[in-house]
Amino acid sequence: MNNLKIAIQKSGRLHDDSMKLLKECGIDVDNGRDQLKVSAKNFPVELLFLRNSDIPEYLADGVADCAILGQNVVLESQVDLIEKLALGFAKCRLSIASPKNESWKGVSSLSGKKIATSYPNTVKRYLSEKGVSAELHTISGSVEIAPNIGLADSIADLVSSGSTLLKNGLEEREEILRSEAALFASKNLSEAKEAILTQLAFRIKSVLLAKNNKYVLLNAPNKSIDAINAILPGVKSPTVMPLLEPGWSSVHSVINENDFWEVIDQLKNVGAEGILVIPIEKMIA
Ligand code: PRT
Repeated sequence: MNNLKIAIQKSGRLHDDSMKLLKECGIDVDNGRDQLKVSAKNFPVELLFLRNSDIPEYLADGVADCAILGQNVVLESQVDLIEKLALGFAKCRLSIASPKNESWKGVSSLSGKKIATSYPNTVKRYLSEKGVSAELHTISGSVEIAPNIGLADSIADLVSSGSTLLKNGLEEREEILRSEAALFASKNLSEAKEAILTQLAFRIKSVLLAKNNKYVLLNAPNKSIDAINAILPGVKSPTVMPLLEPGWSSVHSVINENDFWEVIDQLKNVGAEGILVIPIEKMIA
């Protein structure tokens, strides 16, 4: 009764990564591709498998309590939800694109033109911010063919690798927004559900933190320890333990994925040897 209901995309780009993340959080369910609803065996949550674009309304109606969704979908839905955590997958951007052989003089080139999109609310808001008046043509799929079949002059669609635009002779002109998957929650959850959501968000943060960091072990002459300490941030400070060989120590620390290669190069330059890098399974902040 008090289980937290989490809406997950039934099938599509978000499904597998969402299920993988919940599994990494220790939430054990049978994969529900053929079911609408499954309960976790070891955590007070129920998963509802729904169409991505329908999920914001299900949250608004109280059918689901929270969801893993693209930020783009929530923005377009205009449903007022709380974004708890960005999850780092399904990254994309909503962009304006037009035929590459046509001239482009900035967003004012859209003035009086037809734009095909599946994101009319977001595009309307963007055009109004830019003070441009254009005609929107809302279509639900294959937006990229619209200019080629004479349906529109430009499109506003999601782009990740850019290959769909390229294949259709289109060029990305303006970026309207960037999006990734995030954990969203409805407002006014009961205290009991808020408590489960807090626990879930804590587990997700630990999984994401671990993914973004590596555990590093290295050997170094004692005279280099101060220089190494200045390079390695660590969670608090590096762990330093003596080696059997006199004058040498083993240093352990954590490095952020983004700084990784730069830090490794600096460590080598100050005398670090035998560097081992180990993935972290969970990291509790
Ligand atoms: O049917 P349902 O309502 O469940 O889902 P859907 O058909 O809307 O969803 P789906 O599975 O296609 O996408 C789900 C979410 O994934 C989107 O809402 C975004 O948050 C995210 N996402 C990330 C993307 C892309 N990248 C993406 N590239 N969604 C769609 N695309 C499409 C884009 O529309 C275009 O057709 O991929 C094509 C462009 O890709 P590139 O790599 O060629 O640039």
